[in-house]
Amino acid sequence: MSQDCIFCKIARKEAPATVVYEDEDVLAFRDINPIAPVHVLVIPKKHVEKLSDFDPEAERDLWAKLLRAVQKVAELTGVKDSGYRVVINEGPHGQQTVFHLHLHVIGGRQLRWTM
Ligand code: IU
Repeated sequence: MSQDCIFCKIARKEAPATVVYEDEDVLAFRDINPIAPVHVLVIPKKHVEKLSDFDPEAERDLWAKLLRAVQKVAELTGVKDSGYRVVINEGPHGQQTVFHLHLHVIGGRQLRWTM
């Protein structure tokens, strides 16, 4: 856990968030600035700065839990059947703004592919 990280604070319940799903290691909450009717962030509770700092082999269980949480969020928010997008922004060109690994789950409207 990082003292100053906003997502660590949300994970510790020291900062507000609308939680959609939670287990021991993973939290999913509504994005405060949604770009679609469904926009949920799935995070590991432990601090990982960015995807390139994450070792999927060493963290096999956590990676599985993150993906399982994405599926659960899709079910809980009603976008499982209509479809949705999962995004991880990485570094400056990826426009990462919060440096705690998070998976965006975006849906609830027709998405387009723009860069
Ligand atoms: P990014 O992938 O790092 O660019 O996205 C960070 C997201 O975190 C962005 O969509 C913000 O709206 C969102 N967010 C949030 O949901 N709650 C917060 O307290 C803060 C950012 I700061």
